[in-house]
Amino acid sequence: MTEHEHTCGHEHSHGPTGDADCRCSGSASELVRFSVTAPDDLLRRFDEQIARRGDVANRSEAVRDLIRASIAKEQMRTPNEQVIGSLTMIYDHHTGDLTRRLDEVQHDYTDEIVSTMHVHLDHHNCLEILALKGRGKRVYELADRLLGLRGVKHGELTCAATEQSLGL
Ligand code: NI
Repeated sequence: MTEHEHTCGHEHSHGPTGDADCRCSGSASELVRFSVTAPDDLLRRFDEQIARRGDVANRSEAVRDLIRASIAKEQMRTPNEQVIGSLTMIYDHHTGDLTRRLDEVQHDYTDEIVSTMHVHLDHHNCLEILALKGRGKRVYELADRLLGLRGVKHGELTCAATEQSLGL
């Protein structure tokens, strides 16, 4: 990211390397710079999406929004309840030993995985959908382990319900 913002409105100082280690001080949460690498086509499409949001749009703000949304979603977890949901993944099965690793993780959660569907999308890509049911803690842990594997391009856990919400 190339933007350099001081939106906190507090005093800030630059270290010996200048802007690279800029830290704002005096606010409850300091702004910290970090760099991210991404494929250029992915970044171009992200920038196009940001541009549609009007004049407050910039890459840093958009990334902050994504981080907040991710944390908000995390807070909706109910580790101690029985949950029902699905996990969707898209991955390139040619990526290293990804298929073996996906398999190994899934074999640790045979009580939670009710059913799986695997679709060979094209020469490279696979779509895999897991129906899940079990204690939240275990279901989230399984999702984190699978989605954390290198080569999983898209992944999303959707918890449709808890057993409590359905009155089961
Ligand atoms: Ni496949």
